[in-house]
Amino acid sequence: MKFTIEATDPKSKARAGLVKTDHGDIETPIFMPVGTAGSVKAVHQRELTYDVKAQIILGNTYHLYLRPGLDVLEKAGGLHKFNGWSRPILTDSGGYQVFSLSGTRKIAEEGVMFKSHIDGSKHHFSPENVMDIQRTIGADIIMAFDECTPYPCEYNYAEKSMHMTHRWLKRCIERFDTTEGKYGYSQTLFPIVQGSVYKDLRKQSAEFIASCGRDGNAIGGLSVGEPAEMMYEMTELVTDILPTDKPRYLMGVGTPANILEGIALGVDMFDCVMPTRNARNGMLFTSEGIMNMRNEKWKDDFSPIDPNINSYVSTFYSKAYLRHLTVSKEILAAQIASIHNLSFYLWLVGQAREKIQTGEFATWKDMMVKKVSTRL
Ligand code: PRF
Repeated sequence: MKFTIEATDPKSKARAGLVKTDHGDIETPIFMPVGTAGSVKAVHQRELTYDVKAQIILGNTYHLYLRPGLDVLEKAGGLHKFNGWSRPILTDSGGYQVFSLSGTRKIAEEGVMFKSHIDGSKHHFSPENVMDIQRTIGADIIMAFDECTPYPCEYNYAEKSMHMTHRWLKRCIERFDTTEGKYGYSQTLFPIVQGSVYKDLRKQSAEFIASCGRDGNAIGGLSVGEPAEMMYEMTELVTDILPTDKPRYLMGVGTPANILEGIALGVDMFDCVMPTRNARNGMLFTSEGIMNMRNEKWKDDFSPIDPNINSYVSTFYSKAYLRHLTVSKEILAAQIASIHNLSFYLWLVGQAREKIQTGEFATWKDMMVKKVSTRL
Protein backbone atom coordinates (compact mmCIF):
# COMPACT_ATOMS: atom_id res chain seq x y z
CA MET A 1 0.00 0.00 0.00
CA LYS A 2 1.24 3.48 -0.86
CA PHE A 3 -0.06 6.90 0.22
CA THR A 4 0.72 10.20 -1.45
CA ILE A 5 -0.52 13.64 -0.41
CA GLU A 6 -1.64 15.75 -3.34
CA ALA A 7 -2.71 18.94 -1.57
CA THR A 8 -2.95 20.45 1.89
CA ASP A 9 -5.43 23.14 2.91
CA PRO A 10 -3.74 26.42 3.89
CA LYS A 11 -6.23 27.28 6.66
CA SER A 12 -6.80 23.89 8.32
CA LYS A 13 -5.01 20.56 8.75
CA ALA A 14 -7.01 18.96 5.90
CA ARG A 15 -5.21 16.97 3.22
CA ALA A 16 -6.17 15.44 -0.12
CA GLY A 17 -4.33 12.26 -1.00
CA LEU A 18 -4.29 8.94 -2.81
CA VAL A 19 -4.04 5.45 -1.30
CA LYS A 20 -2.86 2.78 -3.73
CA THR A 21 -3.82 -0.85 -3.08
CA ASP A 22 -3.69 -4.00 -5.19
CA HIS A 23 -7.48 -3.65 -5.66
CA GLY A 24 -7.29 -0.06 -6.89
CA ASP A 25 -6.86 3.50 -5.69
CA ILE A 26 -8.71 5.38 -2.96
CA GLU A 27 -9.00 9.15 -3.16
CA THR A 28 -8.85 10.72 0.30
CA PRO A 29 -10.55 12.06 2.31
CA ILE A 30 -12.86 9.06 1.92
CA PHE A 31 -15.93 7.58 3.55
CA MET A 32 -16.14 3.77 3.67
CA PRO A 33 -19.66 2.25 3.61
CA VAL A 34 -20.08 -0.44 6.26
CA GLY A 35 -20.70 -3.96 4.96
CA THR A 36 -20.67 -5.78 8.29
CA ALA A 37 -21.49 -9.29 7.09
CA GLY A 38 -19.93 -8.82 3.65
CA SER A 39 -22.89 -6.84 2.32
CA VAL A 40 -23.71 -3.14 2.60
CA LYS A 41 -27.28 -3.54 3.86
CA ALA A 42 -29.95 -3.01 1.15
CA VAL A 43 -27.38 -1.97 -1.50
CA HIS A 44 -26.02 -4.32 -4.16
CA GLN A 45 -22.57 -4.08 -5.72
CA ARG A 46 -23.64 -2.44 -8.99
CA GLU A 47 -25.34 0.40 -7.09
CA LEU A 48 -22.40 0.66 -4.72
CA THR A 49 -20.07 1.06 -7.70
CA TYR A 50 -22.03 3.21 -10.14
CA ASP A 51 -24.52 5.17 -7.99
CA VAL A 52 -22.80 5.54 -4.63
CA LYS A 53 -19.31 5.54 -6.21
CA ALA A 54 -17.84 3.82 -3.18
CA GLN A 55 -14.08 3.31 -3.44
CA ILE A 56 -13.59 1.00 -0.46
CA ILE A 57 -16.00 -0.86 1.84
CA LEU A 58 -15.68 -2.25 5.33
CA GLY A 59 -16.30 -5.73 6.66
CA ASN A 60 -16.29 -7.07 10.21
CA THR A 61 -14.07 -9.91 11.37
CA TYR A 62 -16.47 -10.76 14.20
CA HIS A 63 -19.49 -11.25 11.92
CA LEU A 64 -17.68 -12.93 9.02
CA TYR A 65 -15.87 -15.34 11.33
CA LEU A 66 -19.18 -16.39 12.93
CA ARG A 67 -21.07 -16.46 9.61
CA PRO A 68 -20.40 -17.69 6.91
CA GLY A 69 -17.21 -18.84 8.67
CA LEU A 70 -13.61 -19.13 7.58
CA ASP A 71 -13.96 -22.42 5.70
CA VAL A 72 -16.49 -20.88 3.29
CA LEU A 73 -14.49 -17.66 2.86
CA GLU A 74 -11.29 -19.57 2.15
CA LYS A 75 -13.01 -21.89 -0.32
CA ALA A 76 -14.48 -18.84 -2.09
CA GLY A 77 -10.98 -17.40 -2.47
CA GLY A 78 -11.50 -14.56 0.00
CA LEU A 79 -14.17 -11.95 0.63
CA HIS A 80 -13.67 -10.08 -2.68
CA LYS A 81 -14.47 -13.24 -4.66
CA PHE A 82 -17.27 -14.23 -2.30
CA ASN A 83 -19.24 -10.98 -2.46
CA GLY A 84 -18.18 -9.78 -5.90
CA TRP A 85 -16.66 -6.50 -4.72
CA SER A 86 -13.38 -6.13 -6.63
CA ARG A 87 -12.32 -2.79 -5.15
CA PRO A 88 -10.49 -2.36 -1.83
CA ILE A 89 -11.91 -3.78 1.41
CA LEU A 90 -10.97 -3.00 5.03
CA THR A 91 -11.87 -5.33 7.89
CA ASP A 92 -12.28 -4.24 11.48
CA SER A 93 -10.64 -6.64 13.90
CA GLY A 94 -13.51 -7.64 16.13
CA GLY A 95 -11.95 -5.66 18.97
CA TYR A 96 -15.02 -3.45 18.95
CA GLN A 97 -17.87 -5.77 17.94
CA VAL A 98 -16.96 -8.27 20.65
CA PHE A 99 -17.42 -5.52 23.21
CA SER A 100 -20.59 -4.03 21.75
CA LEU A 101 -22.41 -7.16 20.53
CA SER A 102 -21.61 -10.37 22.32
CA GLY A 103 -23.55 -10.78 25.53
CA THR A 104 -20.91 -12.30 27.76
CA ARG A 105 -17.20 -11.77 27.30
CA LYS A 106 -14.07 -12.10 29.38
CA ILE A 107 -11.08 -9.92 28.66
CA ALA A 108 -7.64 -11.19 29.65
CA GLU A 109 -4.06 -10.57 28.59
CA GLU A 110 -4.22 -13.60 26.28
CA GLY A 111 -7.33 -12.36 24.48
CA VAL A 112 -11.13 -12.26 24.74
CA MET A 113 -13.53 -15.13 25.39
CA PHE A 114 -16.99 -14.36 24.06
CA LYS A 115 -20.34 -15.86 23.26
CA SER A 116 -21.77 -15.54 19.75
CA HIS A 117 -24.77 -13.19 19.49
CA ILE A 118 -26.18 -15.67 16.94
CA ASP A 119 -26.27 -19.00 18.80
CA GLY A 120 -24.51 -18.41 22.13
CA SER A 121 -21.55 -20.62 21.15
CA LYS A 122 -18.20 -19.89 22.83
CA HIS A 123 -15.22 -18.43 20.97
CA HIS A 124 -11.83 -16.88 21.63
CA PHE A 125 -10.14 -13.94 19.89
CA SER A 126 -6.46 -13.25 20.42
CA PRO A 127 -4.15 -10.80 18.62
CA GLU A 128 -2.67 -13.79 16.77
CA ASN A 129 -5.85 -15.54 15.64
CA VAL A 130 -7.46 -12.22 14.64
CA MET A 131 -4.50 -11.63 12.27
CA ASP A 132 -4.92 -15.19 10.89
CA ILE A 133 -8.67 -14.67 10.47
CA GLN A 134 -8.15 -11.38 8.62
CA ARG A 135 -5.56 -13.07 6.39
CA THR A 136 -8.26 -15.60 5.47
CA ILE A 137 -10.98 -12.98 4.89
CA GLY A 138 -8.43 -11.25 2.67
CA ALA A 139 -9.15 -7.54 3.12
CA ASP A 140 -6.61 -5.07 1.71
CA ILE A 141 -6.41 -3.19 5.00
CA ILE A 142 -6.76 -5.10 8.25
CA MET A 143 -7.04 -3.69 11.77
CA ALA A 144 -5.11 -4.49 14.94
CA PHE A 145 -6.92 -6.19 17.81
CA ASP A 146 -7.69 -3.53 20.43
CA GLU A 147 -9.96 -2.77 23.35
CA CYS A 148 -12.31 0.15 22.70
CA THR A 149 -12.96 1.65 26.15
CA PRO A 150 -16.50 2.83 26.91
CA TYR A 151 -17.45 6.41 27.82
CA PRO A 152 -17.23 7.40 30.55
CA CYS A 153 -14.20 5.37 31.61
CA GLU A 154 -12.12 5.78 34.75
CA TYR A 155 -8.54 6.92 34.24
CA ASN A 156 -7.02 3.82 35.81
CA TYR A 157 -9.00 1.48 33.57
CA ALA A 158 -8.27 3.56 30.46
CA GLU A 159 -4.54 3.50 31.24
CA LYS A 160 -4.41 -0.26 31.86
CA SER A 161 -6.51 -0.95 28.78
CA MET A 162 -4.33 1.26 26.58
CA HIS A 163 -1.19 -0.57 27.66
CA MET A 164 -2.86 -3.91 26.94
CA THR A 165 -3.91 -2.64 23.48
CA HIS A 166 -0.25 -1.69 22.89
CA ARG A 167 0.97 -5.14 23.99
CA TRP A 168 -1.69 -6.74 21.79
CA LEU A 169 -0.46 -4.59 18.91
CA LYS A 170 3.09 -5.93 19.29
CA ARG A 171 1.66 -9.45 19.09
CA CYS A 172 -0.45 -8.50 16.04
CA ILE A 173 2.61 -7.09 14.27
CA GLU A 174 4.71 -10.16 15.10
CA ARG A 175 2.06 -12.50 13.64
CA PHE A 176 1.21 -10.28 10.67
CA ASP A 177 4.84 -9.78 9.65
CA THR A 178 5.60 -13.50 9.80
CA THR A 179 2.62 -14.58 7.67
CA GLU A 180 1.53 -13.89 4.10
CA GLY A 181 -1.65 -13.05 2.24
CA LYS A 182 -3.42 -16.16 0.95
CA TYR A 183 -4.72 -14.88 -2.37
CA GLY A 184 -1.75 -13.33 -4.17
CA TYR A 185 -2.26 -9.64 -3.33
CA SER A 186 -0.78 -7.72 -0.43
CA GLN A 187 -2.48 -6.71 2.81
CA THR A 188 -1.49 -4.03 5.28
CA LEU A 189 -2.04 -3.69 9.04
CA PHE A 190 -3.26 -0.47 10.69
CA PRO A 191 -2.66 -0.06 14.45
CA ILE A 192 -5.24 1.77 16.59
CA VAL A 193 -4.70 4.63 19.05
CA GLN A 194 -6.72 4.35 22.28
CA GLY A 195 -6.57 6.30 25.58
CA SER A 196 -10.19 7.29 26.16
CA VAL A 197 -10.63 11.06 26.72
CA TYR A 198 -7.40 11.58 28.67
CA LYS A 199 -4.90 13.88 26.98
CA ASP A 200 -1.77 12.30 28.43
CA LEU A 201 -2.95 8.79 27.51
CA ARG A 202 -3.94 9.83 23.99
CA LYS A 203 -0.53 11.46 23.54
CA GLN A 204 1.29 8.38 24.86
CA SER A 205 -0.77 6.07 22.67
CA ALA A 206 -0.30 8.18 19.52
CA GLU A 207 3.46 8.23 20.11
CA PHE A 208 3.57 4.46 20.56
CA ILE A 209 1.44 3.85 17.46
CA ALA A 210 3.55 6.29 15.41
CA SER A 211 6.74 4.49 16.49
CA CYS A 212 5.45 1.24 14.96
CA GLY A 213 5.93 2.71 11.49
CA ARG A 214 2.99 1.04 9.74
CA ASP A 215 1.49 2.12 6.37
CA GLY A 216 -1.50 3.82 8.03
CA ASN A 217 -2.88 4.51 11.49
CA ALA A 218 -6.29 4.55 13.12
CA ILE A 219 -7.90 6.46 15.97
CA GLY A 220 -10.27 4.34 18.05
CA GLY A 221 -12.22 4.77 21.26
CA LEU A 222 -14.00 7.92 20.13
CA SER A 223 -17.62 8.56 19.11
CA VAL A 224 -18.68 6.30 21.98
CA GLY A 225 -20.92 8.87 23.69
CA GLU A 226 -18.50 11.66 24.62
CA PRO A 227 -19.39 15.26 23.67
CA ALA A 228 -18.40 16.15 20.08
CA GLU A 229 -15.99 18.86 21.28
CA MET A 230 -14.12 16.26 23.33
CA MET A 231 -13.90 13.96 20.31
CA TYR A 232 -12.44 16.82 18.21
CA GLU A 233 -9.95 17.74 20.94
CA MET A 234 -8.70 14.13 21.21
CA THR A 235 -8.59 13.75 17.42
CA GLU A 236 -6.48 16.87 16.97
CA LEU A 237 -4.09 15.88 19.72
CA VAL A 238 -3.57 12.53 18.00
CA THR A 239 -3.35 13.78 14.38
CA ASP A 240 -0.67 16.25 15.55
CA ILE A 241 1.47 13.27 16.60
CA LEU A 242 0.72 10.60 13.95
CA PRO A 243 3.01 10.77 10.88
CA THR A 244 1.78 13.20 8.21
CA ASP A 245 2.82 10.93 5.34
CA LYS A 246 0.52 8.02 6.36
CA PRO A 247 -3.29 7.90 6.09
CA ARG A 248 -5.25 8.43 9.33
CA TYR A 249 -8.53 6.62 9.93
CA LEU A 250 -11.05 7.84 12.52
CA MET A 251 -13.07 4.72 13.37
CA GLY A 252 -16.87 4.76 13.51
CA VAL A 253 -17.32 8.47 12.74
CA GLY A 254 -19.87 9.87 12.18
CA THR A 255 -22.44 12.51 11.25
CA PRO A 256 -21.75 14.61 8.13
CA ALA A 257 -20.65 17.48 10.44
CA ASN A 258 -18.33 15.13 12.42
CA ILE A 259 -16.71 14.03 9.17
CA LEU A 260 -16.13 17.59 7.95
CA GLU A 261 -14.58 18.56 11.30
CA GLY A 262 -12.46 15.38 11.25
CA ILE A 263 -11.16 16.23 7.78
CA ALA A 264 -10.24 19.73 9.03
CA LEU A 265 -8.19 18.06 11.79
CA GLY A 266 -6.21 15.94 9.32
CA VAL A 267 -8.23 12.71 9.16
CA ASP A 268 -8.28 10.88 5.81
CA MET A 269 -10.64 7.91 6.29
CA PHE A 270 -14.00 7.41 7.99
CA ASP A 271 -16.63 4.68 8.37
CA CYS A 272 -19.99 4.67 10.08
CA VAL A 273 -23.26 2.73 10.04
CA MET A 274 -25.19 5.99 10.27
CA PRO A 275 -25.99 6.57 6.56
CA THR A 276 -27.29 3.02 6.12
CA ARG A 277 -28.81 2.37 9.57
CA ASN A 278 -30.58 5.73 9.70
CA ALA A 279 -31.78 5.22 6.11
CA ARG A 280 -33.60 2.08 7.25
CA ASN A 281 -35.30 4.20 9.93
CA GLY A 282 -36.46 6.83 7.43
CA MET A 283 -33.76 9.44 8.11
CA LEU A 284 -32.21 11.13 5.09
CA PHE A 285 -28.99 13.16 4.92
CA THR A 286 -29.07 15.69 2.08
CA SER A 287 -27.00 18.60 0.80
CA GLU A 288 -29.63 20.93 2.35
CA GLY A 289 -30.01 19.18 5.71
CA ILE A 290 -31.65 16.25 7.49
CA MET A 291 -35.13 14.95 6.57
CA ASN A 292 -37.39 12.59 8.50
CA MET A 293 -39.21 10.78 5.70
CA ARG A 294 -42.17 9.90 7.96
CA ASN A 295 -42.96 13.58 8.28
CA GLU A 296 -46.36 14.71 6.92
CA LYS A 297 -44.46 17.67 5.46
CA TRP A 298 -43.25 15.59 2.46
CA LYS A 299 -46.69 14.13 1.64
CA ASP A 300 -47.13 16.09 -1.60
CA ASP A 301 -43.63 17.42 -2.19
CA PHE A 302 -42.88 16.07 -5.65
CA SER A 303 -39.43 17.62 -5.90
CA PRO A 304 -36.45 15.23 -6.17
CA ILE A 305 -34.95 13.80 -2.96
CA ASP A 306 -31.75 15.80 -3.53
CA PRO A 307 -31.08 17.45 -6.92
CA ASN A 308 -27.45 18.19 -5.95
CA ILE A 309 -26.49 14.53 -5.64
CA ASN A 310 -25.43 12.88 -8.86
CA SER A 311 -26.93 9.48 -8.10
CA TYR A 312 -29.87 7.89 -9.90
CA VAL A 313 -32.20 7.50 -6.90
CA SER A 314 -31.52 11.00 -5.50
CA THR A 315 -32.83 12.76 -8.61
CA PHE A 316 -35.27 10.16 -10.02
CA TYR A 317 -37.50 9.67 -6.96
CA SER A 318 -39.54 12.42 -5.28
CA LYS A 319 -39.70 13.18 -1.58
CA ALA A 320 -43.44 12.40 -1.66
CA TYR A 321 -42.92 8.94 -3.17
CA LEU A 322 -40.13 8.06 -0.74
CA ARG A 323 -42.34 9.23 2.14
CA HIS A 324 -45.12 6.97 0.88
CA LEU A 325 -42.74 3.98 0.67
CA THR A 326 -41.38 4.73 4.15
CA VAL A 327 -44.78 5.04 5.80
CA SER A 328 -45.93 1.87 3.97
CA LYS A 329 -42.79 0.03 5.22
CA GLU A 330 -41.90 -1.00 1.65
CA ILE A 331 -38.49 -2.66 1.21
CA LEU A 332 -37.78 -0.20 -1.60
CA ALA A 333 -37.80 2.67 0.94
CA ALA A 334 -34.76 1.17 2.67
CA GLN A 335 -33.02 0.63 -0.65
CA ILE A 336 -33.59 4.16 -1.98
CA ALA A 337 -32.74 5.81 1.34
CA SER A 338 -29.56 3.73 1.80
CA ILE A 339 -28.30 4.42 -1.73
CA HIS A 340 -29.11 8.10 -1.38
CA ASN A 341 -27.48 8.53 2.05
CA LEU A 342 -24.31 6.76 0.94
CA SER A 343 -24.23 8.77 -2.30
CA PHE A 344 -24.53 11.92 -0.20
CA TYR A 345 -21.68 10.88 2.14
CA LEU A 346 -19.44 10.06 -0.84
CA TRP A 347 -20.41 13.36 -2.50
CA LEU A 348 -19.57 15.24 0.70
CA VAL A 349 -16.05 13.80 1.03
CA GLY A 350 -15.54 14.28 -2.74
CA GLN A 351 -16.50 17.96 -2.40
CA ALA A 352 -14.17 18.29 0.60
CA ARG A 353 -11.36 16.84 -1.52
CA GLU A 354 -11.99 19.37 -4.33
CA LYS A 355 -12.10 22.25 -1.87
CA ILE A 356 -8.80 21.15 -0.32
CA GLN A 357 -7.26 21.08 -3.79
CA THR A 358 -8.48 24.61 -4.58
CA GLY A 359 -7.52 25.93 -1.13
CA GLU A 360 -11.12 26.80 -0.19
CA PHE A 361 -11.78 24.02 2.31
CA ALA A 362 -11.88 25.93 5.61
CA THR A 363 -14.55 28.48 4.66
CA TRP A 364 -16.59 25.92 2.70
CA LYS A 365 -16.47 23.57 5.71
CA ASP A 366 -17.90 26.16 8.12
CA MET A 367 -20.78 26.89 5.74
CA MET A 368 -21.40 23.17 5.06
CA VAL A 369 -21.38 22.10 8.74
CA LYS A 370 -24.33 24.44 9.36
CA LYS A 371 -26.16 23.30 6.24
CA VAL A 372 -25.86 19.55 6.78
CA SER A 373 -26.88 19.83 10.44
CA THR A 374 -30.13 21.70 9.67
CA ARG A 375 -33.36 19.75 10.38
CA LEU A 376 -35.63 20.28 7.39
N1 PRF B 1 -11.78 -0.06 17.73
C1 PRF B 1 -12.09 -0.89 16.69
N2 PRF B 1 -13.14 -0.65 15.89
C2 PRF B 1 -13.89 0.46 16.12
C3 PRF B 1 -13.61 1.35 17.17
C4 PRF B 1 -12.49 1.09 18.03
O1 PRF B 1 -12.17 1.81 18.97
C5 PRF B 1 -14.60 2.35 17.11
C6 PRF B 1 -14.74 3.50 18.00
N3 PRF B 1 -15.65 4.46 17.55
C7 PRF B 1 -15.43 2.02 16.04
N4 PRF B 1 -15.00 0.88 15.46
N5 PRF B 1 -11.35 -1.98 16.47
